[in-house]
Amino acid sequence: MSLFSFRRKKKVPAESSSQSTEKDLSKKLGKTRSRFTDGLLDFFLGKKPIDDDLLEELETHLLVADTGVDVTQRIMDTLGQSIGRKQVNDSEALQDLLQQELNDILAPCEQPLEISSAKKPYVILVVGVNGSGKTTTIGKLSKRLKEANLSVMLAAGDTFRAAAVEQLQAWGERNQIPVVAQGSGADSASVIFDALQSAKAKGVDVLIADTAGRLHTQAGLMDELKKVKRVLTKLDAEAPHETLLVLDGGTGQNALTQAEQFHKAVGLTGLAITKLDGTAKGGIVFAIAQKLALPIRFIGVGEKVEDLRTFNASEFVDALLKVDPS
Ligand SMILES: Nc1nc2c(ncn2[C@@H]2O[C@H](COP(=O)(O)OP(=O)(O)OP(=O)(O)O)[C@@H](O)[C@H]2O)c(=O)[nH]1
Ligand SMILES: [Mg+2]
Repeated sequence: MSLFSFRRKKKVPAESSSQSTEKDLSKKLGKTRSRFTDGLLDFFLGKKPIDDDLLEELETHLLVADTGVDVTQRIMDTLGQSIGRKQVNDSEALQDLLQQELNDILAPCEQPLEISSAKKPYVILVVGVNGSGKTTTIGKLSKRLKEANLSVMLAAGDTFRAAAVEQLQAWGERNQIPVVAQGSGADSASVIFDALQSAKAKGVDVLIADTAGRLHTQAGLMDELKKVKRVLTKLDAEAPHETLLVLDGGTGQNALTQAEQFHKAVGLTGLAITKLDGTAKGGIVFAIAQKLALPIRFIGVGEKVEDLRTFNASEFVDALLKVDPS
């Protein structure tokens, strides 16, 4: 049974509210949106006949927007087939088809996080490279869970820096959420183990564990994450129930390698892609979706709590392709 779902409830009236969220998301995507669409909009301006030059131009736009070779190839193949069947005659029809194809790529990744009441506490282990937005995402997430009347506990598993523990404690104080911590330099697995023990004893609904940033190439540090996972299973065979990788959307194609390596090392169950309000090119979200086929739980579009959004495929594509977000 689901104790809490990040899936958005259908709002009434459905149409107007979804339109306003979209407009708002479009604004939030800011630079990312314009980086993705600027060229494309000029490209699609006015009806143009479809020829090789036009298709080549579209291909370049997609590659420049960080969509990557595989996704660009998939899109160009699909468009090529429709053109071959004479289903698309001009650039306007091509734009609709492109939108559809972008939706199709993201749709399988739209799987919002469900907190199961059968798993108590529901354990979320948060991993990622340095500065990707792990701690901030935990802060935002815990606030939202608390607002949904769930009891939350945080584990300060980033024991590398004293400042990391303090940063998590600050979120805890702000939201009146207990934080389990030991001094910096402590063993991360032991902090998270203690936290799970305490969360179990107190009947807490959700335990979120922070970890230190690490490069996917640092074998020793990746082993530390494996150890964290291993010790958790001693207390709960299914823990962690969610292993969430936080990726900085602005890191481009490198985000893809990070995700692959983290997945290989610790078996990810979900992704949060942050900083999509900044200089990210947006195309990376499609590359990640196609390559990894992992659930994208959240996107980060700013530093405020409400800027952590449940990922919705069509809303994201619509917001990205929107002409005028004002
Ligand atoms: N603009 C923007 N900034 C974000 C977003 N998410 C996080 N940040 C910022 O990114 C910076 C790093 O965030 P942290 O949460 O400390 O990242 P971290 O992954 O915990 O970093 P380490 O613990 O050093 O590995 C902070 O300044 C955050 O405010 C986002 O969605 N948009
Ligand atoms: Mg951190």
